[in-house]
Amino acid sequence: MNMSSRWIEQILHPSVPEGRLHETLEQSRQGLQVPVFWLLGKTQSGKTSIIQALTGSSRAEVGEGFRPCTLRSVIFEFPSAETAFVRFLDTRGLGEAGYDPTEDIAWCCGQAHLLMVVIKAMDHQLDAVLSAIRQIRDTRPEWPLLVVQTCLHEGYPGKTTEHIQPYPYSDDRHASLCPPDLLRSLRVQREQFKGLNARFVAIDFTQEGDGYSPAYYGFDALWTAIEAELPLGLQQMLLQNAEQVGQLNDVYVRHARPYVIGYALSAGALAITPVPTLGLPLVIAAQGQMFRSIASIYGLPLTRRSVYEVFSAVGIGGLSIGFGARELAKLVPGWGAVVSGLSTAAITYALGMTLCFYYAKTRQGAAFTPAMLKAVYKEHLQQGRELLKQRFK
Ligand SMILES: Nc1nc2c(ncn2[C@@H]2O[C@H](COP(=O)(O)OP(=O)(O)OP(=O)(O)O)[C@@H](O)[C@H]2O)c(=O)[nH]1
Ligand SMILES: [Mg+2]
Repeated sequence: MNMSSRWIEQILHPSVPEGRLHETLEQSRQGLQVPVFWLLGKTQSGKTSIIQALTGSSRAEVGEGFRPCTLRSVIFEFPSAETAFVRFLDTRGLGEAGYDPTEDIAWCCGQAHLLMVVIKAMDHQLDAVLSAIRQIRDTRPEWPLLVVQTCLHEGYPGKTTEHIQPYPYSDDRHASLCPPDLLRSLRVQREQFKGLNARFVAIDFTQEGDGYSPAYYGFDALWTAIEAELPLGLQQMLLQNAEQVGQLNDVYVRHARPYVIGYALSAGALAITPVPTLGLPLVIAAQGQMFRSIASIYGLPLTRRSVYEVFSAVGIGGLSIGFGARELAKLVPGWGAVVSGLSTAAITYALGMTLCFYYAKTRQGAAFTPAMLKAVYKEHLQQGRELLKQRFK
């Protein structure tokens, strides 16, 4: 059996038992240091809306995705617990009578990487929030702190006032453009965070029916602030526009791509496992899981033929683009050579996106050629390297 047919067999029938793979995927996530955003704010301040906007999930998906991690705190792992490449912690109940957040704060301090404090722009009862942040600052003086001021339109003079365009809150321009009540309120709030070394961003993430345009006002500014504090390239992983998905732009790929990224990161982490002889079968088993996930998202079966068509279009030559000739040579006889994490992740990403393309075309009943598959693979191999390089530094 040649190398690529062995690979295909392993994709379809992993030699790694499911329990073991599950466990290993879990471990690989730990090695990856999945970033955790901690959303701290009062009830109804807009925490869930931020997660929804950043991940492109629906309100229901976010609502159902939360699972409890302490008595009062919940966590949302995106896109799923097993494939997460970003996590959100939500500390609930801040400012509610009888709730002492000390324990939750201690627990979250051990988990998070970026603290996002979410406050409504017109809210001036910030004592509970401020005292929580001071507690956190005592143990984590170095942590990036982003204060997100939400619901800007609550400070607009009338119901028909529209958002100021272009978005002026990233610099001092807003001082002359912003409605006076809102401006005053934003300033008073910012003043209260003095000495806490915070960065501020103003947003208004409304729902369809609210009638504001755009629905996610300040979305880019929020990303800019996040990337400035935590430069992990998350924006490129989470955005789903033409630049990221190219010709694959449909509802299925929107759903599938985060899983592809999650599995690609796992595969990359598994490739650099300290036990190299175990590494490659695990990488391929992870790719197999990814293929099955994609198939189920597209509602199409994962057949030998589909895997074979993708692999043969990409070709062993295609695969070697990622691995490099020397690595490939090491890899063929024993399956066990140490390969680079980033290459493996990028190959996995490209394979996943190529399978998405394959299924998209199959669903549409549209014709496609091996050359088209190959082109998709090549494009996404390049993109995968760019996208994932920060995680494999
Ligand atoms: N207009 C506007 N509405 C917002 C904004 N953020 C949140 N909302 C609305 O305010 C309500 C509460 O927002 P959520 O995102 O659920 O707030 P939360 O902090 O998660 O609330 P809890 O989970 O109850 O603590 C929802 O109806 C949102 O649509 C915002 O920036 N602008
Ligand atoms: Mg919520």
